[in-house]
Amino acid sequence: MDMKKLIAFILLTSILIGCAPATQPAPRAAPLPDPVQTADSAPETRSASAQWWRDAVFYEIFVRSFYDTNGNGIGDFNGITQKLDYIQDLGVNAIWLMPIHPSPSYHGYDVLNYYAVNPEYGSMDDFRNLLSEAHDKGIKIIIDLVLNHTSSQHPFFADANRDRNSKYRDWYVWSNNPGDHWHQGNGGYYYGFFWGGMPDLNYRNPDATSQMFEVTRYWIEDIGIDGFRIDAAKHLIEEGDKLENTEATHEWFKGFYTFYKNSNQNAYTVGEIYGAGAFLATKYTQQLDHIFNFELASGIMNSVNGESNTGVNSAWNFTLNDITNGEYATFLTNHDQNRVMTFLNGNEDKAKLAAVMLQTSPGTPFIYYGEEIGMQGKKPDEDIRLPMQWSADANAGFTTGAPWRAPDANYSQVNVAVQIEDANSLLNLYRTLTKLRAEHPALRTGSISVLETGNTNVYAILRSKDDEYILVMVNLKGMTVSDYALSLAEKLFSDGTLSPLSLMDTTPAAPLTITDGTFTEYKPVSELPPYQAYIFQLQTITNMSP
Ligand SMILES: [Ca+2]
Ligand SMILES: [Ca+2]
Repeated sequence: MDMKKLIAFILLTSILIGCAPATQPAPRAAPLPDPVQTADSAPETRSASAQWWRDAVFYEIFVRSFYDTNGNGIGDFNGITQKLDYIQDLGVNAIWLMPIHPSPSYHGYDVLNYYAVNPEYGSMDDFRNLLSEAHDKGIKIIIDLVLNHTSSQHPFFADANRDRNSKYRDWYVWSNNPGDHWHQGNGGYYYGFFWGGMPDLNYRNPDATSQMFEVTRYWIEDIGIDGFRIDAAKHLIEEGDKLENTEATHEWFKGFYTFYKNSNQNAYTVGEIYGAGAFLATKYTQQLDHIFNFELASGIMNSVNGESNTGVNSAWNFTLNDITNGEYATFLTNHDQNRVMTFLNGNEDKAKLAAVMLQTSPGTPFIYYGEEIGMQGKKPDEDIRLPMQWSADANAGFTTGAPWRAPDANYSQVNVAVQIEDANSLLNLYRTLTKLRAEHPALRTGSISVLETGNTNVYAILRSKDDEYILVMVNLKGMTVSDYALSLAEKLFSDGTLSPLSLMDTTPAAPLTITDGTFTEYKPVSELPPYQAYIFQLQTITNMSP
């Protein structure tokens, strides 16, 4: 599965770079989404609104590696409960837990029982306590829901495979013939897209569908979670040779959407549609609340790594062609990809730029645990899911026992305790950025215009909502840049002069003159230092003349 994904990632990445136009794509503005609430609502009011996820910053946690409270070397629910203050201080108000169900694997993506929690992580009471404590802090929790397949050891499959007349036989997909993705079972071959240990469920069978709907209802209504991240969503139902994003899959998700919204209108789903072009995402509207924007993730990462705006600008071009309202989830890398800091060859300046670009973008941002302190990790998968580096204590402060897998050797330098004390740390930048995002609706749900910068080393966007305009400008290059100038294609403003106020520090900037509703050849700062990022609020100058 992962090698396939890696190859797909490389291909997608190559395509994005290969397709990048020689000149920057024309800036496009996204129309404003319907306001859910007024811009000046208090955060408490926002989190209670219907679409709470539009204002969320998510944190993706691999429970096994986050924090161990009973010394068995395995992270647990109580560990997350103990670290909720840290999570809240990070500016996060929603958590995605990777699979929490009993499973024969360390990662949990092959489920044995959808109605229980993994005893290695704690009891259901521990989970309920985590959920309750998180909710008390205004933090939502969604869990991974693995719909496409069960474990081959799940009782349904065990029964289906034991007996051709089992009532569960047709809950899985069978053939008399071998082939790619087909695995030898009793009396036939069963379909398992990822591998033989993960037999695909047969969602053409209404009983299988009803069963998984009941799982959904159970977690939303009986346990009270806030939604799901849907694993491998595009693989649900195959149609002949077409294995992904089939019409039958879309039809199934329409029924799923109606079902879970009926359970709780505020429940949120985000789908893993790996490698999807943005055009595919539009087809999941009214099927899932969001899908992950893989294009933007690779666009940001390639632009920061390659010190050129072509990757990210191309990703915006793709995205804004098809989704203009910011209804998608954003991220840099996730649990299936090499970690950000490793991708960037340990360059902390670049990691900071990536954080700025993610947290100032439209969409709902997801931070993969440890990304905020620059944890390193490259495949195999276990090594991109290593124990969280809390301190320089033994085993990174993750456990007092023997960790299920040793933390990265750099933990004595790279850890939460060190970075909390360092005002210039990556962690404190993340905190600053999430705070800015919480304070400025334009950064969360404002429209975006990608600016012409006259220099591929410089990335610049304008975010706007109601009367607020925020200019984000990044020097991607490790050298000073002075030959650049910003131009906006659309007419967004009233004519006059605007004064840029830095939201990051006290950097002064040149006033911006608006003519015919727009601007050209604007240089807020004459020289951009290496790897420097700016976030300016453009303020109207009043009472200019005495
Ligand atoms: Ca434990
Ligand atoms: Ca399937």
